[in-house]
Amino acid sequence: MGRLITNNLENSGYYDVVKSAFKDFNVDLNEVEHAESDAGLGNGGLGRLSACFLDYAASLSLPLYGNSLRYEKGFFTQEIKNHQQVEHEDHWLDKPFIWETKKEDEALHVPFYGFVEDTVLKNPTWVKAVPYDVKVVGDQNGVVTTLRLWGTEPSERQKNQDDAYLKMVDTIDDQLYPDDSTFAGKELRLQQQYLFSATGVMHALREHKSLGRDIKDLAKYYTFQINDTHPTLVIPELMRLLMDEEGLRYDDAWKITTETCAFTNHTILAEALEKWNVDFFKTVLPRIYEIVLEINRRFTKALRAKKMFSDVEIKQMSIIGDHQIRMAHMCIFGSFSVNGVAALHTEILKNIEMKNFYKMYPQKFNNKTNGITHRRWLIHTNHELVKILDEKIGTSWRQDLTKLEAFDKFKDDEATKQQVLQMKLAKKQALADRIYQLQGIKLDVNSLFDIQVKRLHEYKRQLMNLLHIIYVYQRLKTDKTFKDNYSAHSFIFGAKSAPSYYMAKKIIELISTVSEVINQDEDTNHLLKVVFVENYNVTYAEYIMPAADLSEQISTASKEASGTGNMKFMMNGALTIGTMDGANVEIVEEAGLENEFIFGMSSKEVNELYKNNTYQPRKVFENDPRLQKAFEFMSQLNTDPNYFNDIKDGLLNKDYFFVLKDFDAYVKAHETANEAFKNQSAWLTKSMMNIAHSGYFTSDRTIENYNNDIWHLSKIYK
Ligand code: 8GP
Repeated sequence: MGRLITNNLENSGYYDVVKSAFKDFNVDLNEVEHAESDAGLGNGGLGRLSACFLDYAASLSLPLYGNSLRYEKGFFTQEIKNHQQVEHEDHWLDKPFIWETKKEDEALHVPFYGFVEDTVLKNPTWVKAVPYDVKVVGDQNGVVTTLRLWGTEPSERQKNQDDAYLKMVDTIDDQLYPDDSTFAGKELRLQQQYLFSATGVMHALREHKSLGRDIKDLAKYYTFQINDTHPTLVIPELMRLLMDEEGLRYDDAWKITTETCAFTNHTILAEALEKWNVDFFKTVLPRIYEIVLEINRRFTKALRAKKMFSDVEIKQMSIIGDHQIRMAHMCIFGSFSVNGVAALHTEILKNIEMKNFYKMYPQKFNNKTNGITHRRWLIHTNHELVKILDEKIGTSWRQDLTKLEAFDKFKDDEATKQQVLQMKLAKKQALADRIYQLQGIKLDVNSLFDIQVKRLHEYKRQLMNLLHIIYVYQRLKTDKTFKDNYSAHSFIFGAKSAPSYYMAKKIIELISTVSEVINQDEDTNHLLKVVFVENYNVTYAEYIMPAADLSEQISTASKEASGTGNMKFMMNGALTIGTMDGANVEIVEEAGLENEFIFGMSSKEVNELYKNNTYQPRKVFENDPRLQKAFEFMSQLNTDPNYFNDIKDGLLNKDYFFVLKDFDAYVKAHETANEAFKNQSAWLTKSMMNIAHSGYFTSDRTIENYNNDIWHLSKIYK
């Protein structure tokens, strides 16, 4: 979520009043902002997307609520020590979090463990879940919506409250799992997932019934939008409550469940797909397990009846297989809608990753391209640009972002370009000041700010970015013509690695080590700087997004489901250097290919190369002296020349994400960008085209799409 104070004040319409009132008391509102912690309740794009959706829900008065855990420790804070990532616990609640209200009287009791006798769960361990409602203020409409965070406490229903029990209760909401895009089947995580799924469903049922409505009408009033597979247990939990508590028959319960649940997939990475070990699942959630067994029995029966699939295919599609429970499969079977988060991603789901499911249920699949809230990522973070836009095209774009298109007609107007340039320089200065203050590195605001901020993952290819920087540095040192031709660049990285992700941590260490060497070289200093910003988070992003000239979106095509940072950069006038992956494809469609720097293999080529298995990275390396020199450079960074060998060997022997394969195309794209930056006026035109055509990427549009196609219309037509 980041911080809420400014966002809530701005949305309420009282920002200026409050600011001047504070000023009367000689208090700077910006200082007050620092009294609030960043609420780090998620890992990366997936969680931040939900935060953007909540802003819309409040601003457009939509009855949409978030449901999660009240983690006592949020996403870890990152320190870079001897170039390595060190993680520190994030005690974010130590600072007062004024937006939450504890709702003691709405507490619920959630059953874990126990055993089942005649479909009845016996002797469970009860955990009390207490909701804390967090206020999210809508855009000048008098509406406040809620993010409901559940904290855990010992339950009065639990007789035996020994130390082990108290520890369990304490641990469930203790901290956020810091893994992004990988799955580790830990017991605690299953407990967490069940807790926030069960409470969400229980709460909705209680509300539904308290309003005197018939339980059979649940689907008319509610949709549970399952945000990736973490809340999959909503499906069997709803079945449990409908059958065990409400006394419905299986078929009736299933009808209600499948008309109430909808699923969003956020990744195709195999290592991220959640699969729980059967034995362990059965122990933690015995009654739920029984229900999953029955769901699976009926699913495989339906598959066989369809006579479309071979036995092998049915095995692959099954919800339980290889002694594991496959959560994505349960979501597809148990939901009336399955969506991807960008057009390309949805096509990959339909035609490759979930091909057979699509064959079985073509009507369920649909696309909902992600979006970002322009209220936070433009209006709040870039007052300079807001002023220009208001002056040129009026203020109605604030409510309807598609109206930004009107800015298009200023793209050749030199006076407007000068204003956009001044805006960019101001935002670059603000970021440069922050970096200087925090890390003592000075940046030249006239240099090209080239920025890659996102989780550290091999598929996102921060390493390719770094290899290119090393190459540039080496050429600056040896090639005078190249040097004379080079526009000064500041390369900025920000990334957190999952604490247990060895390779990602090694790459952080490499980036940080290389940046120190390069920044100290007075020969090249005026042309090349590299910064790894420490502890990248939402507040940092608010400085970074408006300050970029070039946005690095260079994932291996097909791997990045959508990306949302790409949209934030675009909306603030950055050009994209990127692959045809995720929402980059739609960015290009909106802003025009001539206004971005697109390179590299397509997703089709990537998938073909995986299939025919002919890629030999070592060959690419042997034929490219630039790569060889970069590797030599890496050997000189440490007294032990083999220190970064894991990275080098990974590239030479496997290079699963085609870093070496795309390197040449990437260098060429950078050469084009370098030339383009010299023509400031033409660059500003491109920048303005990006701003003018970013309207599609507001989350207002995304949520309208969810609302019309999934939550609302589908119900009316049912
Ligand atoms: C992320 C995608 O990687 C990113 O492309 C997309 O923009 C974002 O979701 C919002 O849709 N996905 C995940 O973080 C993800 O799937 N994480 C869970 C598997 C752990």
